Amino acid sequence: MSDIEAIKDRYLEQIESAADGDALEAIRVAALGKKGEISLLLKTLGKMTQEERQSEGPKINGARQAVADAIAMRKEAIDTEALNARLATEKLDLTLPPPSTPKGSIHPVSQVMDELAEIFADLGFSVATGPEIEDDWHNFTALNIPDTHPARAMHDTFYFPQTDEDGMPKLLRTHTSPVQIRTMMDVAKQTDGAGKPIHIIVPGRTYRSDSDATHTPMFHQVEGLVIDKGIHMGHLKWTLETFVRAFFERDDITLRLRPSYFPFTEPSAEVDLGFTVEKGRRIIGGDPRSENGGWMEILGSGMVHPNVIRNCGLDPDVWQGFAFGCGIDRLAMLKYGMDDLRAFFDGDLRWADHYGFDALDVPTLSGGVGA
Ligand code: 2NM
Repeated sequence: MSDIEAIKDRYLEQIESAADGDALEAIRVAALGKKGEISLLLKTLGKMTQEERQSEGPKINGARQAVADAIAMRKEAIDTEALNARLATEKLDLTLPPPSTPKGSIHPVSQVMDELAEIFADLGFSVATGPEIEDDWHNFTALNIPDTHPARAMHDTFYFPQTDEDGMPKLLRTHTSPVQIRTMMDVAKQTDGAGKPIHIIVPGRTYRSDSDATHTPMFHQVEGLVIDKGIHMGHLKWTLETFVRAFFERDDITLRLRPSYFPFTEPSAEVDLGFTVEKGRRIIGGDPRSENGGWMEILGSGMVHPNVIRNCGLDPDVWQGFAFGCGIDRLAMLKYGMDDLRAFFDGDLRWADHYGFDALDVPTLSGGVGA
């Protein structure tokens, strides 16, 4: 037997008795590594004569291939043995509950914003947003609330200390109506004053200097605006009725429109929701005129004042519209049974866990609180 055959057999024997992957790797390095025994033999081929090479080459290469093949086979066998050993000893208890992963949740305000966006999308409305830092024109003057109007004092506005070039300070918007103003002005500009229909809802943060059990200095509003030709209060009432029935998921909800006053609408109406008391709890829906029924106010609304439409650069003789507004936080409390408004903004994770909603893996229509 030649040297090469002996070397090969020695390695094949070692491989056969290698107990684990480490032992096998040590053998591979010794035989086939950069300075391995067989690798060095391969290098001697270059210095041989043509004849020597023809007789030795196939032997050395054959040895290299045989050792490599044997290592691969043994490795597979070792892996299989290891797996079988694990399968024989390890047991998976498939009845165990999975370990819990900490999971965030959707804030009820974001959830309600999404619900609003979805319901109104079905009615042909899109979501509009705008800045929370506003100027006097968009927040007040364009809305038919002049300097001397008592509604200004009513709004408990947060003003910034600096004044603009016109001497007026910027402010934190007291409602989302400035976005409706911006939308109407944009439409007037785009169409050279000719106008076109508008159907938007505007959810977002609003600010008033007010703080008690039912008021937080920051709160969320949604307002809606429709501008089109021949719009009347019937459209307003149908839209709000359709909305509250979809939102509270009951077909037996009645609305009552009560005459009211807002500077930006004429006529104006407060909108009451019919409720009934069942087992000591208020349920939205049922017959509000029955013995255990009543009305609760949830919305303000009206036909957009011609002055507002004119202020935005549109002709009120051509374009009419209705608008409405209500508090999102209140809507959330009513629908999901929360009783303390302040807890909404405390950031207590136990509250968020309890009242929060599962996130879907899809982008939301409204953008949520953080938009
Ligand atoms: C309300 C109640 C009534 C309102 C009016 C407008 C605009 F810009 F079109 F004039 N936006 N929102 C409105 C009307 C808001 O909230 C209680």
